[in-house]
Amino acid sequence: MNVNKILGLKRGRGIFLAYDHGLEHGPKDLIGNAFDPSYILSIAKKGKVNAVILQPGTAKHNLKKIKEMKLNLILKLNGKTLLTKEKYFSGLTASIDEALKYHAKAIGYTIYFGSPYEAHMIETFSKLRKEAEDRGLAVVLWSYVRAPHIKHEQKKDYVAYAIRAGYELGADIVKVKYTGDCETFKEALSYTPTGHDFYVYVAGGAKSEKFLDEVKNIYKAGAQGLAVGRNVWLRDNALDILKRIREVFKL
Ligand code: FBP
Repeated sequence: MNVNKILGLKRGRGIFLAYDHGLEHGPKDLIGNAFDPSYILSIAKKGKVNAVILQPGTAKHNLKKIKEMKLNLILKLNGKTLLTKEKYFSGLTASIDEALKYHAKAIGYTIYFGSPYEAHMIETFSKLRKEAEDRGLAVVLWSYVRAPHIKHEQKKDYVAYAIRAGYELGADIVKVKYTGDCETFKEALSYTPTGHDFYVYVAGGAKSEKFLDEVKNIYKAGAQGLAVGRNVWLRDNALDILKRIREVFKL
């Protein structure tokens, strides 16, 4: 399987537009036009992203448009809300069969390493990963260290662990948190062979004025791409931001 071919990446480099926040964070994230999936899909198309990341319901309700626009879909197969007290478990929301039914190119799955439910999530991911590979789908892992006893999940050592764990579990791409600066992120990357057939993408995080500077440092540190949501579609100049991200990553 060639993840570059499947998702149209340039030696691993690419941009994914994440839009699963309605489930993960609730309506508070969906300000202005952001409530409307058609708006997000049009940004994805005009902004030439490599794929959109959706939960199955959003894919189902917008399937015709996704097809017409010829957008690559990464179907997220698990999720949770902010309402639950159980912050460390992300339950299944869809199957590989549904990913194929919606013509997805890849599956997305979250593991919270360190969580009391880690073993369960690793086991489920491993089954899905094998099935996805057997059926020609790429595998993107939201690889987070998150547990009651973990204070700062963005610490370099945790991010390094998340990257390496994703590699050893067979993801094609891991999506991780940013450590906050170029040096520490570079070190977090240094424990894993990346850039050949395994790639590291960074989550955008909450909308921030520092975002474009961070993107430059993320690229400089050696990451291959971004899986970004709020820092793009919560801005009036979403297409301009996407253009500037493409320039940084030489896309
Ligand atoms: P953002 O760029 O908006 O942070 O989106 C990336 C993402 O991973 C989404 O896919 C997901 O909904 C959200 O962040 C989860 O963030 P967190 O785990 O911090 O709540």
